[in-house]
Amino acid sequence: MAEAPLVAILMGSKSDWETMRQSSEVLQKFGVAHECRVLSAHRTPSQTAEYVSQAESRGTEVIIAAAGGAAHLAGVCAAHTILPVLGVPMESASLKGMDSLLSTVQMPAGIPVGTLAIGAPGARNAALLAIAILGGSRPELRDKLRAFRSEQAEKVLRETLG
Ligand code: RP5
Repeated sequence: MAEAPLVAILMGSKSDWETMRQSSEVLQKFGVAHECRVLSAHRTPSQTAEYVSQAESRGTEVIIAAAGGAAHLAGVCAAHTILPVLGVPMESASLKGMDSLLSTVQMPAGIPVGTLAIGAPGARNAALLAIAILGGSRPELRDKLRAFRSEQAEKVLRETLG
């Protein structure tokens, strides 16, 4: 995207992309400029710190950070910026994402991470929450969110069973 990315979607591994592309798809649908990067808290620690430290000066307003296992990417990102950081725990093979959830959600007081659900629902909701945050100063995004909610409700009400 040519516009400066308002949202950065970071993930610890390319193996997270199948899930995190859903964040990107939601942002795309709402027309929110964003960029997606693989950056790891433990495999590329200095590059992760450098990227996140400079995000605010590049115009980024929200960071979405996804990681699996005990990787703790969202907390590491939050340590390097005052931008809101939304954490998405990846569904891990061994513990079904409970490890990812706890390592993301259980931040000690002082450095917050807004943690979403494990896996795909968390990926989609992280994007919707990022849009709501951006919407605080962008009425057009609030309008799009209202329209999205209406369409979703209408779809539910049209459901037929049996
Ligand atoms: C974490 O380790 C990543 O976020 C990923 O969810 C998990 C496994 O990574 P790979 O071994 O598949 O690269 O850092």
